[in-house]
Amino acid sequence: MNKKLGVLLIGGMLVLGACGEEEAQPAANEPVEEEMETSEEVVEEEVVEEEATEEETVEEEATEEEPMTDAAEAASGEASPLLKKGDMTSFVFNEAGEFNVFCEPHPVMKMTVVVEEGATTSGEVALDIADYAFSENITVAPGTVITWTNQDSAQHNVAFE
Ligand SMILES: [Cu+2]
Repeated sequence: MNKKLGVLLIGGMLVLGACGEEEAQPAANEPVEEEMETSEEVVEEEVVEEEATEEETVEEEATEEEPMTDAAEAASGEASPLLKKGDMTSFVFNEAGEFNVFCEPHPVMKMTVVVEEGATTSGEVALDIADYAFSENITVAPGTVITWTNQDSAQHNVAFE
């Protein structure tokens, strides 16, 4: 009797043990699935953040380049189109030196732009063309953008000797 009981007990323990193992397997799988889901979420968040950063960088670069693309670089032989009353033209002065400006239809109209490192005038400068004359000569720092506006009914332009 004791032997039979012992066999039954052992058999029961084996069954219980087998059940225990079966139960343990899905339990062990669950945390693995959760980990995978979590890591996927993290990757998605990182991608979204990277895209946002790239867009911001592109916008900033475009803003910085705007004043440079508007104005042609002042150089010998350059000339603006003819300007009607109220029309404007812009040139950027990047190189140090002397720039002799004249009006092609009226070559007596002249002025000189001196570009000098450390000059107090810089950034954006607005000058008028009025009464068949440019303004007085001007000294500016490299990188200055000068915008001329024609205030006369006659057409003028800005040309470089
Ligand atoms: Cu003119």
